[in-house]
Amino acid sequence: MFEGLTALPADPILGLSAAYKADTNPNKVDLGVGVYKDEQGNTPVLRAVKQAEQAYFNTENTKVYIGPPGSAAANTLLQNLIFGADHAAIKANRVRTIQTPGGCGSLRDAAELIKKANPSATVWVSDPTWANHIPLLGNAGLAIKTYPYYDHASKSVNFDAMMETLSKVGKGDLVLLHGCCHNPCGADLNQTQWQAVAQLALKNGFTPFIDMAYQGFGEGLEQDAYGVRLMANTVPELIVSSSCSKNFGLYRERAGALSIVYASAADADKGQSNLFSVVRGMYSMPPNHGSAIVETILGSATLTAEWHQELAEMRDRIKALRALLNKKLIEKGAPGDFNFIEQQSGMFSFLGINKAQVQSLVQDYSIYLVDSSRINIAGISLTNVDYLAESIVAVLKQ
Ligand code: PLP
Ligand code: TYF
Repeated sequence: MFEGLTALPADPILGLSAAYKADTNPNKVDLGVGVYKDEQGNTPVLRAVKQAEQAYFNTENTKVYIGPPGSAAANTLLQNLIFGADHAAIKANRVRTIQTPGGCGSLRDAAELIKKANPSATVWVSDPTWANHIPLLGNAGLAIKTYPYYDHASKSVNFDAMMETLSKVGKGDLVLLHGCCHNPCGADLNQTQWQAVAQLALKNGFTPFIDMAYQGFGEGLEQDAYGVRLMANTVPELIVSSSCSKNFGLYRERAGALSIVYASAADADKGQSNLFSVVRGMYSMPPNHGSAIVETILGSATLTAEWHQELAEMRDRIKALRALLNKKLIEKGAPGDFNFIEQQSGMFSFLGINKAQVQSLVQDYSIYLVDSSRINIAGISLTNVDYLAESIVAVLKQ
């Protein structure tokens, strides 16, 4: 039966890792897959995670199933982290959170629930958006359309064009927004723009769906949640997919959460039972380990303080690298203005070079980045930044 299948290309982002590994150039630079890296190019296990794992190992006394929603304690802690413990929607008992296999699992669970609630729903995604949004939402059978977002000329959000398109979206449809640290473009909505989108959602009746995969990587845990919290205060219904992959460095453990704000506590109970049915139909129940570690950290003041410290270290390093790359590009005489790299936030920015120039960086300089010219800022280091800036200048002048 399988002889009829045709071979498909690898994930365009994950495929870059294999090419990078196989490259023997000692100067090679990996700006591909979006994982945090330290100055040595490693993605170590966070200190808070190591300590939590040790504590968990000593106290874990069963491997029995945890059920479709995962751990109730972990879900409450994550809900508080995302919305703030005293959020009015939580107090009104309108929010439900389930543990999911990473942010990806959360997006897919949400898509399946939307499909059950409204089979003809369209999800509007930003142009551009994270490539995986398309299969994660589309494979559930939802229609996907795009709204204008990043303006490649001004290197910023084309907010007027975005609002113009969204003004035509109405009840029954969803608008996917990046909570912070937009992947791939690094350009986020400011607070005034969030307020305008929230008011539009309220007026037109579309449901905001926020993907927050990088809480704490932009300005801080609280600041990065501004959009989510405002939206939850403004509209009756909101979907939030969140991930513990980046901020807890738990990537392969597949820890994430799906939080839904419902119009009422009664809707929330109905919605939750439908979500359990979705989960049962896909993987029965989420993996435990990553989320147990998050629960251990967030349940301990000492470990939380350690984690905050490490998150700040990661965030500050990314910010410093943004400034450093801009400075080096100026020093090396890059044509054009790269100040936007310093202004944008999170792990990603587009260099803004064309496909041929990207190919030249990969093939001639062993600098690996996505075709769109997206770079993972965390792949820059004090050791490779001069080579990187010189190579970018060289391809720009070719
Ligand atoms: N959403 C965005 C925008 C991402 O960049 C990612 C990936 O890292 C995810 C969701 C989901 O990540 P994960 O499934 O690894 O938690
Ligand atoms: O965009 C990125 O690089 C990260 C990591 O299938 C990632 O979000 C990339 C591809 C993928 C899952 C995660």
